Amino acid sequence: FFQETTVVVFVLGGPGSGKGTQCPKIVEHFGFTHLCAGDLLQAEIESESENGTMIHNFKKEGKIVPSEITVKLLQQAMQQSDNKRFIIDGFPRNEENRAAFENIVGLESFYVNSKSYNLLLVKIKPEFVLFFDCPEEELTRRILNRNQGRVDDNIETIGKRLKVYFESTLPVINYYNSKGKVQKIDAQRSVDEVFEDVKSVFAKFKP
Ligand code: UP5
Repeated sequence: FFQETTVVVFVLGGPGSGKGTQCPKIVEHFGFTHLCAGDLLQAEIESESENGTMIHNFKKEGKIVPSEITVKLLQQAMQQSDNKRFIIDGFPRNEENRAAFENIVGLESFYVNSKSYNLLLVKIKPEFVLFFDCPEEELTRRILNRNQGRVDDNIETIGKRLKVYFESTLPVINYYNSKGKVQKIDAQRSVDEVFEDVKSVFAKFKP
């Protein structure tokens, strides 16, 4: 029989480090499905779901939404996809997120005589973490220049987002680094230069 295994790559880095800019390029070149945790949460706000107001308030304050909400949205999106390769952008943002995700029991597909069977079997560990490393001043400059009306793109919330990033997300990156799973990219350069490095990290997934 043939087993199709889910591949997950986490994409992390400070607010404005270029996660949302680089991920569509990875999709285009390497056939991954892009799941942006921030976008999934934003869709919840816009659909006026029961958690929408709470999520809006967390985002406005630059705080991390409780894991059960984000993990459920990611899990649903993964289950609805035919693809088995995912880049998960902007998640996990803290230790609680990381533990909650790593406790998901994932779907594995098995093919026996060309027939597909899904089994709820495995815990999904990330293949690696793509880390966009960028200095704080450049992050602030980019976010203030973005000007797309985001509720959290103002000088006050940026300070809070950066604080949360350094206090809560960097420890997650350090955790994966201690396991030898971090691919660090210098994100301060041009979009094309950054993508050249990203391409070499993903080379083994070239179709
Ligand atoms: N830009 C990009 N690359 C550039 C380059 N190389 N040179 C020059 N400029 C570059 O880029 C930001 C800006 O910089 C753009 O104008 C771009 O053109 C330019 P972008 O690619 O959007 O950066 P990105 O890292 O994606 O920045 P973003 O602000 O989207 O990151 P955040 O991580 O802050 O945003 P996210 O949407 O993931 O989260 C928002 C909030 O949602 C969080 O604060 C939190 O409240 C909540 N959230 C959770 O609670 N849990 C989650 O799991 C996820 C989000």
